[in-house]
Amino acid sequence: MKDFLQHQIPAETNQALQAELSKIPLDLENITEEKLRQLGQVIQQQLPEEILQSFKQLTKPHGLPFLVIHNLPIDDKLGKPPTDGKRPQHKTTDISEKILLAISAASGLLPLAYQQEKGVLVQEITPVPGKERSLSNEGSISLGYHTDESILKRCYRPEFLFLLGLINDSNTPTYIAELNKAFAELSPCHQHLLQQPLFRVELPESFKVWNGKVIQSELRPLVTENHNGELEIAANLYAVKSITKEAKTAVDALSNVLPYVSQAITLQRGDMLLFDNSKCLHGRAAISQAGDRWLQRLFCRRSLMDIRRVTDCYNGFVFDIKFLVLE
Ligand SMILES: O=C(O)CCC(=O)C(=O)O
Ligand SMILES: [Fe+2]
Repeated sequence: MKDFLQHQIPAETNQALQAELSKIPLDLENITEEKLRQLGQVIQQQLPEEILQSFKQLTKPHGLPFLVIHNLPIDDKLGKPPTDGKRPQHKTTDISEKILLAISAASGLLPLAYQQEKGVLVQEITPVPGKERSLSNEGSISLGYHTDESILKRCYRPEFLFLLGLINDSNTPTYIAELNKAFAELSPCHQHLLQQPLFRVELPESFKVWNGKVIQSELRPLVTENHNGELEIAANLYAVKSITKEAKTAVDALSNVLPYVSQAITLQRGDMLLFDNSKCLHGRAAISQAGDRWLQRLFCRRSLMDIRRVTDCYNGFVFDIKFLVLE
């Protein structure tokens, strides 16, 4: 049953958005705050109030953990998905990138990326040949429930993820599950264990850092409560290390319940999934060879101040993760 918030962009709004965004020149290598503000204005002017309100709900405390928007404008000509995880030369227009950046700006968020993971602000999510079995966005085997960049401290992680469908002929679903719903199904003992410092999380395989060494976090709780009293999680459940047998049973219990509370969302051309990366876990079914699949992804945060300070980087939106992982 689909019981989550979805909006459909009317056809005429789709066309108006595409026309307005086309007028704004964008250099993807050199995005400025002024450019983001301009893009955000297009969304504020064109989208119905009801959808703008939903963006506010996503970012406010105790708001929406995720939502889906259908029928956003996408570039008329896309060509084949890239096979190297990089934006292909043949993608000569940038409507999809502008839509991602514009919605982040209209939601009061700032985009960010990490040099060693893709290194570009808008990221191509496609299977990479030769990495079929990689447990990351580059693989094509099923990808278990996780949050992105879980190894990082909360102040350095993406708070929100936007996934935009460009091509999904393989009809591969993305899974999204609310932590609150899953946690409520667990026994008090498992709930307690998940909140103890009994776990280590890992850097995913898609990180190109320290010659491909896999770094583990300090011992930490998987589930925490934030200053608004909301439960949060940072974990790649398929790779988390538990230091006691009991702690492992708690991770298993959480993993077992997630499929029952999750939604399967097949992001087709123009569909966007927006979610809170601390209140939701996400995953993906195996991608069949039967059809192409190409998503684009944007990470966002309310503020980049902590990241800028620790990396001493006050320009641009792409940061060196080495400084952040070791903090
Ligand atoms: O391919 C998908 O549907 C999601 C992949 C993923 O986990 C991500 O891009 O962060
Ligand atoms: Fe992910």
